[in-house]
Amino acid sequence: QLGLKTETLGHMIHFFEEVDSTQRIAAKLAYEGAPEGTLVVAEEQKAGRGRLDRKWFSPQGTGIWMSLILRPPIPPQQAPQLTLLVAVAVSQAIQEVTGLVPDIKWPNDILLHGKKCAGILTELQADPDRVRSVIIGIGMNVNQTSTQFPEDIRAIATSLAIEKGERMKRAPLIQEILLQLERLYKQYLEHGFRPIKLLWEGYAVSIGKPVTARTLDGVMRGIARGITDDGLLILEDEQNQLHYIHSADIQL
Ligand code: BT5
Repeated sequence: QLGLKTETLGHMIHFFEEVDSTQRIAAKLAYEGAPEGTLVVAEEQKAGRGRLDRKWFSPQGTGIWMSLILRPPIPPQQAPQLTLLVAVAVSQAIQEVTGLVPDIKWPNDILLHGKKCAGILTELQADPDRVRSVIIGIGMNVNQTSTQFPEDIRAIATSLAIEKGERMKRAPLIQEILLQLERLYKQYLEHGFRPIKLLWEGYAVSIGKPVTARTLDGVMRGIARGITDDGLLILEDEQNQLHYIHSADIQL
């Protein structure tokens, strides 16, 4: 019923009215051997997750809450590339459907006018040398009004409807996300991360600017210089030392 135009992504769809988290369900399916392209979509998540077990607010019927299984033939250290690839695909889809041009804040925030409209969560099932599966979680606020966001995130969150000034259908958006994702993923498998990196840099807001990175090891300030070929953020500190950051929250 999604009217997909993709070749493989989303051809097996598990649809739920209500789940705890589509990530958990997709991870279980992946573990049980579900093929690449398997998609889990829910109308509502009761325990939607962000990174580091943060909450992802996923109310009924207003957004896209979905998880996709990929099985790329890559070593685990290249997995951060996929987060960036998905961020580009989501940005392109938003642009295609709404005409609005999003910004990407490394690694996984999609912003419209400085507020977060979508987030990406990449989780791995991997051996030391090889990825078994990557569960790509995509959360996108589509039709929320600002008062429908919980107070603690109202100032930082937005929806496509708020920015566009009109409500929109979710199925064509899912279709477009999968289409862009499939195109980029094919390109990635054939030509590597370089072409994706260039596209990513075109959407990135933080590059060349001073940022504060909160990592598990502490807080680091510096200028974001770009991303490595593995998808890590390059941060230059005041002593002109370069740091390579795997996962962090970035404040502009
Ligand atoms: C993310 O984490 O941005 C990843 C979000 C991934 C959600 C999808 S939905 C489908 C799949 N199933 C899941 O259970 N998860 C994935 P992070 O960068 O850690 O950002 C989390 C932070 O964003 C929270 O701490 C809040 O501050 C904020 N936040 C929570 N819900 C939000 C929302 N709906 N819109 C904008 N910001 C939100």
